[in-house]
Amino acid sequence: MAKIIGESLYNIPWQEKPTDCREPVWRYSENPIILRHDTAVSNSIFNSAVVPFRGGFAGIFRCDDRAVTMNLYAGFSDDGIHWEIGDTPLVFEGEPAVTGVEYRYDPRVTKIGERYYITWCNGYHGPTIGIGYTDDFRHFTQLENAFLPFNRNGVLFPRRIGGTYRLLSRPSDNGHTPFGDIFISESPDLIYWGKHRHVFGPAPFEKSGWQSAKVGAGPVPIETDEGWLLLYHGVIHTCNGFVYRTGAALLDSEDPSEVKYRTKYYILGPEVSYEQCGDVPNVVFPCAALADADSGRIALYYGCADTVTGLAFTTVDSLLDFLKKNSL
Ligand code: BMA
Repeated sequence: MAKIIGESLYNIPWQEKPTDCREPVWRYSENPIILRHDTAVSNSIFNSAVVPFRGGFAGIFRCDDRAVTMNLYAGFSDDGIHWEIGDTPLVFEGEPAVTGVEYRYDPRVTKIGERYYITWCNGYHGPTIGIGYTDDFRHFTQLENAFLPFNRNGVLFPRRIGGTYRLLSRPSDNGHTPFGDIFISESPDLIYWGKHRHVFGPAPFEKSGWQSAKVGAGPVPIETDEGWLLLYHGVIHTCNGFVYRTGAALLDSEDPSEVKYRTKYYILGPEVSYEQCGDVPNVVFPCAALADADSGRIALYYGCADTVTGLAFTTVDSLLDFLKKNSL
């Protein structure tokens, strides 16, 4: 039995696996949990990040408003399923040269020590990785952008490894990037990033077509006694555009640039109407996972068709078992 190394989360949202489900991941029966107009201003709410907070849950949500301006909003929930999300975007304190907003999207939230760090795709003369933090989800401080443009999908590890902070990212271009590999970088202070190492890139089309165009890190990696469990998105370029699915990988505990296993088959793909139809069809895009170290349960939050937010479930055992049996 694999073990999650982390906190107990007795109130993790959960539903048992349907008896007829043969896959390692199953959807919440009441999906989607957040609808496109769930705030007064939103056109769509998706690709968002949630964490346990003060006995309940807090989150940073990507809401595109009805001007289709991408920004981040805070929300709170007692049960991780029903959310109250604010109508005004986050205001960050920090260097005015950095806090000026062009656009912000696809947040991740990582608890390191007692502080909640937010990473997101930050418009600064092109997309790059913004980093900020909060202690209460009401006051926010922004740090320097981690990289020069262009970069997306910045995901922090939840603790220092070998004495340094670690950040996954995906260097990109200024458009709907047709390529993309996951890299890892180190920092002593969350400001200066270096020692960039390649983690993995797209798979050969003939081996695993669903992840043949680009890949990018999803939720904050989950620490297990066998390594870091990373869920990621993989993309195929079809005649109708990109299709986004979800895969899993296991990275080495001490050197997470080393990939121990990586799925040949996807674990979640756009197969139901709210994932197939929306502002951008055929996208599932995970940005957060809650994990309970006691039960091994994992609850996955993912954007559906760039419009609404879904919830899915798995366990550390079923994912590691699937990974070992179906590694690329
Ligand atoms: C990516 C990002 C994601 C989005 C995806 C599919 O480049 O913009 O936010 O979900 O495309 O449109």
